[in-house]
Amino acid sequence: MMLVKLGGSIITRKGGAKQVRRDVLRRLAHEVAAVPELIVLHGAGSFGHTLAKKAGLKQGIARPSQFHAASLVSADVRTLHVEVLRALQAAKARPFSMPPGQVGFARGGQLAVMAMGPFRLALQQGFTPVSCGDVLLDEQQGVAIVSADAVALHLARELGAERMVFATDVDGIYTAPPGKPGAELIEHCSPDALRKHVLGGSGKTDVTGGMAGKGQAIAAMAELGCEVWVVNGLKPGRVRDALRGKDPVGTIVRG
Ligand code: IP8
Repeated sequence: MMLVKLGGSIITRKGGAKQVRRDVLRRLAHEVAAVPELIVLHGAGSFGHTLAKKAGLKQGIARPSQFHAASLVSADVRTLHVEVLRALQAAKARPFSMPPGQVGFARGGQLAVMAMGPFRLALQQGFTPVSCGDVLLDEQQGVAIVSADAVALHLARELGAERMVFATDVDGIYTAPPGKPGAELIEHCSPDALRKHVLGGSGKTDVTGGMAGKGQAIAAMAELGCEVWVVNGLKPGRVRDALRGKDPVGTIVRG
């Protein structure tokens, strides 16, 4: 089984108004459509992070107005989720919707429980389960904001994925923030080496931890025996090549 995450920064215009990048989404849907035994995840981009951050939802619900904000974020993420489902359908995949806010819940801000039965069954029946970063009910703090990276880690742990491909807006993981003088692309690395390189943030509005949060999830996945590829989803063909095991430009993390 393989996993792919379509990053919120490539399928939406991040940081501003809620806008889907339909051209990018359409192309990526075609790149992943023919892959068997695949779970597709997507980030929330501007459909989740902006309001979740403004309303302070990461820490849960402490005042009445946050109920409304949580409900809005949940609906906005579903709006994006339906766009992803439609794009996959148009590419002749067989997407089946499984947002963690509906098949799971959180405890203390972390994903605690997610029903694996529906994922297993969907894969067995030949569907492509589609999940995402989401707002979840939380036993301790009302709600929690859970990244698709955390959902992917949970799925890799429970279902045993052989490869995970992260489609991001950069070529892979760098020794310093990409664009900074001296920043070099890391082509292969171990989970330990990765942890040393991911202490910076992504610099954008990202309530789930930007590159640092993603780096921890990637390292944990690689330690489970899942090979993790980080590639640039804005460059045509790289996600497809990574899913086929061809070696595109990018970073491969192996435990
Ligand atoms: O974009 C974030 O998921 P991510 C989820 O995968 C929300 O980090 C609702 C902001």
